[in-house]
Amino acid sequence: MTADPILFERRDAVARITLNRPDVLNSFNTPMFQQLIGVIGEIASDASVRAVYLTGAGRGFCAGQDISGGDASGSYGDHLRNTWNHLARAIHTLDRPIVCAVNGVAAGAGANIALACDFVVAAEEASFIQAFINIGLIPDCGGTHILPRLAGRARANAMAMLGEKVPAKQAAEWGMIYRAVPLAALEQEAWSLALRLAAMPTLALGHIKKLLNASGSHTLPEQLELEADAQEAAGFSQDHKEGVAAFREKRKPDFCGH
Ligand code: T3D
Repeated sequence: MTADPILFERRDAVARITLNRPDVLNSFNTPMFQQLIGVIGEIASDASVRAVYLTGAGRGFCAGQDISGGDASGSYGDHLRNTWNHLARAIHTLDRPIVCAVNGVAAGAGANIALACDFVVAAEEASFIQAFINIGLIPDCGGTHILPRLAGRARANAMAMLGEKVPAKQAAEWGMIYRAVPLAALEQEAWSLALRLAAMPTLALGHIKKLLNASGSHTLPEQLELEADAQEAAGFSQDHKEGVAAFREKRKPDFCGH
């Protein structure tokens, strides 16, 4: 019997997703895409999930597309549109924060899936490799969009064109990821961050994510207008009322997420 390529469980208000093809460093085949896209869809329509935790089984996080089948038999463009592009958009647009615990090497589209998440906490032993050029491909799954924004153009060139491997500590120093921690501390650090986010004002977090994602392609006046709309919505939330009441009563707020 083959194991599920995606493990999914709910723990309190956190949805925990594990990429589970450790023998091939959690590289993606079709059933794995189908399951992961399905799981993210479930989360999107379940407001009781207030944060997501994503990690990999075994010694790697994800080595991108499963390339063990040899040369492509079909169109890569169509394949991307039906799989990785879906995944990148689903991560980007989910109105809940996603913590990615990068437990080992993140290569190809696997690196770009990790970098698309809102908080990347990586084991110091992990690394990020835009492995595409080694097989004559280009960084996909949003790589050419996110790399220059996260790391600057010069470093993006080195990663994308030279395929330079970036160790997690270096990635954290560059501001490309949130933190690098020893492997033994990864689970504890990343999980407690997910729990912390899950107890925060979820509606406001969703708006913040959307605003920050939009900021790269907007002028300041456009962004100010979006902020006004988002603040209007946040201002009517239960969590805003609770936050102000807790402040006045000098107690800790108990946020419900809406
Ligand atoms: O539309 C399309 O289809 C195009 C889309 C493309 C999206 C992409 O992601 S393209 C990029 C695909 N990924 C890669 O090219 C990465 C290939 N892997 C590597 O370069 C190396 O494995 C790593 C640098 C990631 C890690 O190296 P190392 O030495 O730590 O591990 P390893 O020994 O190379 O790998 C361990 C096993 O995983 C090994 O199997 P074995 O020999 O023990 O039976 C290896 O073959 C397997 N593996 C690693 N990556 C993949 C893989 N199997 C299938 N697909 C992989 N991507």
